[in-house]
Amino acid sequence: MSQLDEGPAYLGAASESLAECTISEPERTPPRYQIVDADGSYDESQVPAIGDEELIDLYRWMVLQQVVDDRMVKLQRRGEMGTYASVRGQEASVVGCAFALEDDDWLFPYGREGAAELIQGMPLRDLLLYWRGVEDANKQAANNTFPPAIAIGTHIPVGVGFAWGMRLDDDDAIAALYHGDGHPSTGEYQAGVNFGSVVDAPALLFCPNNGYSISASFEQQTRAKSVAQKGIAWGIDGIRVDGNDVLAVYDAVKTAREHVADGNPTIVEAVTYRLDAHTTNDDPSRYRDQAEVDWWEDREPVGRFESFLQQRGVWDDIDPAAIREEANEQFDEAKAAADAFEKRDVSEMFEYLYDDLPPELERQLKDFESFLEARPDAYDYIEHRPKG
Ligand SMILES: Cc1ncc(C[n+]2csc(CCOP(=O)(O)OP(=O)(O)O)c2C)c(N)n1
Repeated sequence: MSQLDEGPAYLGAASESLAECTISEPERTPPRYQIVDADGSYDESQVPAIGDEELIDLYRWMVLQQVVDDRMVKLQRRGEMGTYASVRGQEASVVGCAFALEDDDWLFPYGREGAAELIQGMPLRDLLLYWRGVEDANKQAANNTFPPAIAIGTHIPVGVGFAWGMRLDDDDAIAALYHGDGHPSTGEYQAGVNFGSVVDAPALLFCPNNGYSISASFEQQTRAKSVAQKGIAWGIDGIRVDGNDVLAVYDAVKTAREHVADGNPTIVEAVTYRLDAHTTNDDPSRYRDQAEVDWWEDREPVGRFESFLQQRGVWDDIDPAAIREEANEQFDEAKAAADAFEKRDVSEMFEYLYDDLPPELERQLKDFESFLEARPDAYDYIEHRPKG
């Protein structure tokens, strides 16, 4: 029988059973892939082939992320940093994924993945400058990194389009699009992923699901049981992984990356928890219970990996205090370099995107300049206003 006799593929078979023709939501949340238990125990046969040096590197990057978060929040409180989004609790997701990428891959960040940007080659100084609002820090093309997309969902069509372009150029690299669990609820995300699916774009959609989109819990902002299952609607694979298990994230992303490189966009949902506030401008005690935070604190990823390293016998080769000290020194140096960076004028925001300003921005710049001429005190306010 020819394809035409059977009818088009989307027709499907006829059935007298309404139940058979009802596509219902899964009754339970799909499981998450795990290698290392919350107490650090593991099954040897499941551990991916990864040398002791790399295990120590994974640990080093997670500690650096912890130190960066701690120091950034303190700087913000002292008025030396803009609003900052801490990654505390999500270190394994961020580092495990970044570690599984290849050198030529491209990163599309959204703001809560500092260590991933550093692993791509972005200098720590620039991470500080970025959170101080210095536009130069966004220029990370040499490190295969796009600027973070603060407008939720907007980097998905851009990153997917970029990935498609690489495919058209026969480039073997992929684009890794980091995003939170709130992103798939935006129109941009849905249009972007659908497009990526139909053009076979090598795009990896990496979603640390930390349970919240600012104050909205996962259950409040979607009726789906997981982010990974949303891929079904777009005809792409979704993988759920324990986002507090760095080895599981690494292994899952490594596998997903191969599939993505073959032209199959894939969603990897890393189930985790944001232990700190959404940003320094947020008070999470207004929307979540301390008991919930404590539950996750007991399962935080860095301590879990330490237990794994101890049980594996690698811990004896590690001086954790020295690793932390080294990370703090790195931060000191980056802070000194950021402080020494040439001071930028607020008009810089007009200069960043275009070689030649379009007429509308030209007009806005003129308005802005005459406003500052009339109100020079406003300049100081813009520079030194209290930041959240
Ligand atoms: C288009 C748009 N709408 C609203 C916001 C305000 N906003 C900033 S972060 C955020 C929630 C993001 O949540 P999620 O995707 O879960 O990532 P998370 O911050 O939890 O890592 C929102 C709504 C925004 N940045 N952009």
